[in-house]
Amino acid sequence: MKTILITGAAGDVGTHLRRELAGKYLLRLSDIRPIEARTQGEQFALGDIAKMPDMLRISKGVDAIVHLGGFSVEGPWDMILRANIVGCYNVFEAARQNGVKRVLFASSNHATGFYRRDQKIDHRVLTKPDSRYGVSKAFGEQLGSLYADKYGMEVFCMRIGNVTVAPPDKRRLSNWISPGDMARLVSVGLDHPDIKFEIVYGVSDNQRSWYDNSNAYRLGYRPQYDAERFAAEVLAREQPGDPRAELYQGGNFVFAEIGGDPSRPAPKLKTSVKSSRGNKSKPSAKPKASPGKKPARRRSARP
Ligand code: 15L
Repeated sequence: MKTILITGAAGDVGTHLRRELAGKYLLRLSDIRPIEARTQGEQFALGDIAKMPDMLRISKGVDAIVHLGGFSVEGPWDMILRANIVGCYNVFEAARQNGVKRVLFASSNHATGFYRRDQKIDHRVLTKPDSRYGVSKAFGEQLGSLYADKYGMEVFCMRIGNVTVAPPDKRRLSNWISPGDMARLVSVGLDHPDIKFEIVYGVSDNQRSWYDNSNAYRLGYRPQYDAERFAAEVLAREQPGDPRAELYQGGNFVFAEIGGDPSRPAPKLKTSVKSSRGNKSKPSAKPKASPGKKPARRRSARP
């Protein structure tokens, strides 16, 4: 069984993946805060990805890395720089030094958040980051490309949407990914025999998707969920949003703080890191469906 290091394992996505991947891989969990409750097949290594000695220690002897760690929303530059730029560099460099060939990078839909909602984008479009956070994700993808070309590493970049049990709002009807589909995508990244450098979208098979995810399908991704089953409920409670946010795929990230309208008061930014992949998706805090349960589908998954 492969041993997989998950950075930022204490965050929301890491917590979903631990449950969904249990029994398929031996999981070495890592975070800057301890994870007390561990199940069989899980090890824990405390570490700060922004510190190279930590990164070298925690990535020793693993078969692959799923890099979720870092700052998970827009934030002050010093925090993005430390966690998402320095941290990401350390992950790839430590992997190279330790001979870990395969790295799955948790990129984000915010690397392309300045595409409009009436555009359908695929894995070949130029990045259009909507925030410093989005820039850090574009950086991680480019770093992955460098390590793939220069050092022969196998890099799988997932532009993840919103990983929750149920999509919390209208925007997420387009970029939602169920925890089960997230695990399916990660398994493709871990087990596909021929990965060099790939970009895929981390989204379920959503009717309202803004993404042409054919590259993920080509590699064997078969999502089993569609956010549409939540649409009526989500749309019924949706309040009219800021028109700039409504225009772009990145939603509020496109004008967070500055940019779209400098006369607007700056929204509050997070100032401390709780986990290395934080809990931005507050609306999803109360799951409406059991994550393990397959919801009824209105249309079948892609073949
Ligand atoms: C992200 O990249 C964030 O990490 C996540 O918390 C969500 O906000 C997601 O994007 C989103 O766009 O919904």
